[in-house]
Amino acid sequence: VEASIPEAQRAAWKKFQPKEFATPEEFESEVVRHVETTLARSMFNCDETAAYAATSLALRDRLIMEWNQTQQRHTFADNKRIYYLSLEFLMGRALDNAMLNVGKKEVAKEGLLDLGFRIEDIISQEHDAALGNGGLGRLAACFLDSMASLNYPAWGYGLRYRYGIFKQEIVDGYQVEVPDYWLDFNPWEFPRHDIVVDIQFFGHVRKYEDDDGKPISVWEGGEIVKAVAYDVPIPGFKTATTNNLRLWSSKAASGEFDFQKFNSGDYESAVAETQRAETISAVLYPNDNLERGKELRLKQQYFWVAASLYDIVRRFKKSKRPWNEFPDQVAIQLNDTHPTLAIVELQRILIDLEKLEWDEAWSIVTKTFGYTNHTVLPEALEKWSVPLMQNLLPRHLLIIYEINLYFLQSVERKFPKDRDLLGRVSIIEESQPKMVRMAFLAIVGSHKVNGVAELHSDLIKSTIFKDFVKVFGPDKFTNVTNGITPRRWLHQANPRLSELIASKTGGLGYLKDLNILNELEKYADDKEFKKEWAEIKYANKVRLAKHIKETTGVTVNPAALFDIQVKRIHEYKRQQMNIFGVIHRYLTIKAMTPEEKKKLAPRVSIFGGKAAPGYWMAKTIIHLINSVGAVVNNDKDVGDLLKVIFVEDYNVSKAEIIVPASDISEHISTAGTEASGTSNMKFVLNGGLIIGTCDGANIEITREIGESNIFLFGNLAEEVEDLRHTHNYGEHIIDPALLQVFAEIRKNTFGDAESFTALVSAIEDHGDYYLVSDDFNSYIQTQALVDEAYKNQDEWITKTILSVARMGFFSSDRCINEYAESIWNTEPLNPEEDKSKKL
Ligand code: HBZ
Repeated sequence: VEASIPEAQRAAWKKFQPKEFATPEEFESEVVRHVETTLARSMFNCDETAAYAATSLALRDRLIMEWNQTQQRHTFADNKRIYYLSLEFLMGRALDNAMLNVGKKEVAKEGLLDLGFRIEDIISQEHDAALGNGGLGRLAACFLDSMASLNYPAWGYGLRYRYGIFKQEIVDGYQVEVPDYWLDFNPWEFPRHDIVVDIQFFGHVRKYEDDDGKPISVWEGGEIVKAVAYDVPIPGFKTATTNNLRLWSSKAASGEFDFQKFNSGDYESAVAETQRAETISAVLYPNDNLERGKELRLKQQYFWVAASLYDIVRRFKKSKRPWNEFPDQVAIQLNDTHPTLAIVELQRILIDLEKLEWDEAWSIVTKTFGYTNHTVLPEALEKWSVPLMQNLLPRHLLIIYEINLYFLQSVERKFPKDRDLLGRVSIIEESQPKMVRMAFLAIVGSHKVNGVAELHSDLIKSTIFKDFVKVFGPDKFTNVTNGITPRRWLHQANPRLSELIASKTGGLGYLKDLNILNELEKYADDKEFKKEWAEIKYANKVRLAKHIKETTGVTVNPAALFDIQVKRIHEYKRQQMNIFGVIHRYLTIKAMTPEEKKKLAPRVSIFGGKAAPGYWMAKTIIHLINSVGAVVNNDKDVGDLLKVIFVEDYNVSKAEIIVPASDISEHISTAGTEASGTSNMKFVLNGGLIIGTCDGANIEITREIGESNIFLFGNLAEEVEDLRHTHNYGEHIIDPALLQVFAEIRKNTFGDAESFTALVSAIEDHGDYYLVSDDFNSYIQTQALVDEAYKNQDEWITKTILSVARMGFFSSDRCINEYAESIWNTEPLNPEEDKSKKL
């Protein structure tokens, strides 16, 4: 309040508010000003990097204005805010997105041309913000876009990793990891050196009774690390709302925590401690769907959660409301179990620092949190060892024990004498060492738990969380099927298609209400429309072919069927089945007569994705793909009929080139393993078809677009358990076509067969956990159906148009509205300005 400018002087402030650029000239003048002053360069010294920097700074100035105003509006309105806690935000590039969302791309394009630059070249200068592994991190990014676009007062909270997900290089067919240092120049973040939170680790708990005999616990000693806030503006699409993503960076609290060491001359170890503090936010863990229980990871989680909660509580306290109104003002969504300590931290703040009674505090906590589960894979469920937690967070461990005690007591009251049940639902696993089951803690501490697609939400209720349905009743569990933002994944990635759709649906309004896509149905048989539609797809394939040529040296024919599987490499996603299918196709082609060859639709099999650095099997799959490519791509008998491409370093900006270029994409996980998938939605929205299993969101996509527009195959989720049992205890019969593929690998056709034995023997000798052998035959038969269908281009195009027309449901706007209604109990806050803004 003291920093507020007195009434009398405010007119001057208002008069000198920076203006937004309405014309290319105004934009140019800002770019030139930034080149010459901010960057200290000139027209004789302005390369594309500098032009990117200046363009971003010019746009950023504008974003800041709207961002400040949004924050003021939200403070003034004092409504409930949504806080989305995610250890990952896979944002990709910001410039193009910001220009499109604030409606300044055309102005910038013209302005840049006048200054001697092509806007595409400038956009591609930007380094991806790759603070995530895959689907979970990208979902968080789509949600931020939707929350801003729908005018929800929402904040994202995450970690500002110095190194995002590693860059992938392919050397001799193998994945090599290169660090992703991305912060050299990042115009999209604002350091808030004034927003610093002390975070405590280690130490001990001292207990005593106060004058009234009330037991008091104090967490003392240990060490302090500082959390510094970095803010990233999140502009909504064609709205005045610009929300905030706050990322925390760790910094040593040097001078405060161990100046004794400095004083006693132990300079070196004081510096080492600085290093150690800064390590906390140094690097994103590159594992998806695998937990390894590393202490630094737990440190990251607590560091981020404690800083975020301090911030949230501070904001709440400014309103001077009573504590019981906290859940009316604050909704916190936990993106997976990574932020589960937030539940414990809020309880600690309320009882230890704010002196609330346990029950009152706990009621506030559970009303505040919602938990989203993203997986049923057991190896991905987080557990932390009790001794580790005891050492790092002694007070939190005590609180967890107390939460568990009261919880188990309540279970016992409801189900007396069921000791097995108590053991099964206990937050503490009685193993050696004991473990804290984070998912159970998240369920007990939240008022809603959701899965991310219907099948997945059903599966968590019938498998991993079955007992909790019994304890809490089914209403605590719900489904919010994932979605994607059509702004980035259609308008930005596929501008020509967006333009065509806009021209038929009355403008860009469809990007705010994706169900408007329905209007395209009437063009599904329109000759002229189909021609344009097909031309756009072809142009997108030419663009991808160019990228492939530049990065791999392989020429691919844009008229061939582009078959794409891009996602993290994982056995459950079954890239191995895809490449075995490619080998089968290769052998089939080799055995064909020239006449038969003429009838076959040429195909390009495109793969992309990173393997976790320690996931040896995933790395072997990459090696096999590249080895097959090296043979097939140089086989004269095959020619254009088959090419196999591995696109290096798949990331968000590559996805923006790849997704619009697909004819068919593969979403072929073992049924019941892929929680949802979101790239399946991206591909269909861009006029590609899917070959897939009855898994995750594939099922709902089928329901929406119609069975005749998708190529489904394979065993169903309910059959998986029996099949696995048969593999292990019955007769495991492997399909002859697959055996033929294995035989070819053994002949060293794709290089030393020994490199690939693990892949083959996982199926032949180790129970084929992911059921490749069971699904292979139906997979290759369905691929043959794809070949046939593709030959009838006319029908194929109709299928793709109908599919796009029916994809409205998969907008992340729909998701956010569902979360708001069924979990957060909150509504958008429409800025007045909205009314005057035209789409
Ligand atoms: O979350 C993915 C699911 O596999 C996918 O089916 C779903 O569509 C998507 C969004 O809901 N899960 C992940 O991407 N998970 C991770 O990346 C991950 C990262 C770190 C972990 C665990 C999982 O410790």
